[in-house]
Amino acid sequence: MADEDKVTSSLHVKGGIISQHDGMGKSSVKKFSKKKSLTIDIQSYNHEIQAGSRLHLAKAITFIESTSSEQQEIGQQILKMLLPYTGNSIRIGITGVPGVGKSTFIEAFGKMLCDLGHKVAVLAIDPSSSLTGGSILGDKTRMEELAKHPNAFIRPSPSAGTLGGVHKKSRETMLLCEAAGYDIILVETVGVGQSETIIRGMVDFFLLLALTGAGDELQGMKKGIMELADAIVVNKADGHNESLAKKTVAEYKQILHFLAPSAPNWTTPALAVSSLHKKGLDLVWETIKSFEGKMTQQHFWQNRRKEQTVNWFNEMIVNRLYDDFFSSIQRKQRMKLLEQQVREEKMTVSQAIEELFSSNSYQ
Ligand SMILES: Nc1nc2c(ncn2[C@@H]2O[C@H](COP(=O)(O)OP(=O)(O)OP(=O)(O)O)[C@@H](O)[C@H]2O)c(=O)[nH]1
Ligand SMILES: [Mg+2]
Repeated sequence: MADEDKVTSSLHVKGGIISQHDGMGKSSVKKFSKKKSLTIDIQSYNHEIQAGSRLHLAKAITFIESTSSEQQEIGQQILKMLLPYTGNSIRIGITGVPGVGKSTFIEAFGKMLCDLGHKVAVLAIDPSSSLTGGSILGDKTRMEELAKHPNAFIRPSPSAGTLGGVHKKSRETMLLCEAAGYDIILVETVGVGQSETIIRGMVDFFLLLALTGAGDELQGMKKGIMELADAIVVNKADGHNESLAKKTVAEYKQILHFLAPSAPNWTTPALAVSSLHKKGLDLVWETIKSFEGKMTQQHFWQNRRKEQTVNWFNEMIVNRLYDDFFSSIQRKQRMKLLEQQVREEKMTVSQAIEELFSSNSYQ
């Protein structure tokens, strides 16, 4: 691939760049060996990802997503070196019920942005693959046109089964994409369960895609989700649906009027688009740019990011405690026994907890 050729030749040209940013000179670069045959040169990843190698970016994401602690460590080393080059993107989260048109929207919107000269990375999050019935494979097909664009990078991440796991990897994947020069990150998530709150905690702009007929849809939509959204975009505004979409937009505007805005000095807009016919997408981009301008001016943008990182840190502490706690087989067995005792009412829940935590295997 052209990518690889380009990157190999830039290896020596860019040597030493990193040392001034994180204090890790060439001499301190660690090399990791995997089963003797694989040696990973972390610094070459650093150079090549920054030089735009999709291959290295994809490999680095695979390290981050790996369940092997050795590979994860490699991923973390790569990310650590690239950290000074992250943060220069607009992170956009896109949610909506299954079938609303998220993938179609991302394909059309992403392509428009790529044509404008932006570098767009798409991350598909699937918090529960059982609920979406393997939509990721379908998404790949549906985004074929965007995938071919030289400015686009599409990464569907498999569900790790736990919300925490998906959360952690997606954030880190996002940072890697930023270091690779992607200035717009689009994150797709199916609007079910907790996914909206997770995405809200990761992105700068949260876009809720909706279908026509707000009245019906609102019956099943939580008010909280609408309050999280920075914009509501009614999709499929084409053909006989177009006038209905306009009516729906007006209904959403009315409803939004009574809800708390997602950010200070922001009126959450409702817009109509047709992802299929690529109509109204420029207005969505204008809205996002206007949001960025206003929020940056009042420092909300920067502060929200900082807050998101701190929240992420706190969540990671909880995840780590959880993983560490259950990493002991004896403790797991003990828990099962105690569970039985609780079920049979031989112990109170508090007593069982006390017993579990006072066991000497817990440090
Ligand atoms: N008429 C019309 N159809 C659309 C539009 N956008 C998407 N669709 C159709 O709606 C269906 C679902 O679109 P997807 O993009 O797969 O929806 P999704 O929200 O990504 O679905 P999941 O990933 O399964 O949750 C497809 O058949 C699309 O062709 C649109 O703007 N107009
Ligand atoms: Mg989809």
